[in-house]
Amino acid sequence: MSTETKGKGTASTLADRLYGLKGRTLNRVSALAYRTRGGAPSAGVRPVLEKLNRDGIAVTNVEELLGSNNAWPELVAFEEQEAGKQADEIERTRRAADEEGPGKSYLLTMFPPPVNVTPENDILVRFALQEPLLTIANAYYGMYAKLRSANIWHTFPSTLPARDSQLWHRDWGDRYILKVFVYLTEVGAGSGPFTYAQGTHPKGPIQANARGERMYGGTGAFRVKDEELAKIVPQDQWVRAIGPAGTIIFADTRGYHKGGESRDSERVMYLCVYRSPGPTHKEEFAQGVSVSGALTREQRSALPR
Ligand SMILES: O=C(O)CCC(=O)C(=O)O
Repeated sequence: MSTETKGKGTASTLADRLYGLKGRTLNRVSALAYRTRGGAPSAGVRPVLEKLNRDGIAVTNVEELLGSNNAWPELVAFEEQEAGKQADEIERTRRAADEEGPGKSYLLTMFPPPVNVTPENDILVRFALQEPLLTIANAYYGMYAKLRSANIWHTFPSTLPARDSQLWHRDWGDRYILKVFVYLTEVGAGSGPFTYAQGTHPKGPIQANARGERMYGGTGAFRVKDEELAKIVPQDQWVRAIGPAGTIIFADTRGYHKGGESRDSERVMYLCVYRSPGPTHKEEFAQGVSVSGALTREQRSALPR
């Protein structure tokens, strides 16, 4: 259930309240446990964490953050193998990128939710459980965060005007929403880089909302054009995350962001989302996520229930 789902009438309002209360209680318990035994984040992750707390976005890379012994080669090999298996679907989506209408015709989600985690694809989860990533997620939330989803996106060039997530928006549904994007291909200005308005995250100074318009003739989600966003965040505070394969972006997407406006080359990107432990979101995993190999207590607690 999402916190954005509003019930009608007294019964569902009460159910919503009880649901919210359960979520807040779980978060308080988790925050207390984190304060008691979480420890200080290591020196290696502190610069990223400080930037994320201050700006709502921090850009780093695999080598800098994860060191030499990390799950990156396995993730790359997995994506290549899957791209081979899904070659027909990739080609079909590539050709359909310019189809108009609701929905992101320019985007292929390689593993449509709910994702059934198996020993064959559990690198999707294990990548997100790597200690530096999890340390940053827990410290940002100030509690033991849970993994909400993990996936790989292929974004294809399109010639249509910017639409959906290609336009500025805030995500909703929790106090913070921490997403990690990892480029699997080089991403330049023409491949739809993830872009963020610094300081618009809930910990930041800019809480105003820019004037938006509903897409698709008033039936779609609110989206904001560049000229409107510039009225609340000067353009020199927009971070356009351009970089080689292996670039890692941490962003609290409660702040204004956009991306995927690919015009001349494809973008392949791993992403994972951490959330607070309260039951405030629809899971994007099928029930019962388990992964291969020994896990620490922190890693076990990040697995979705
Ligand atoms: O594709 C992108 O870079 C934008 C992603 C986005 O808007 C989101 O994950 O909320």
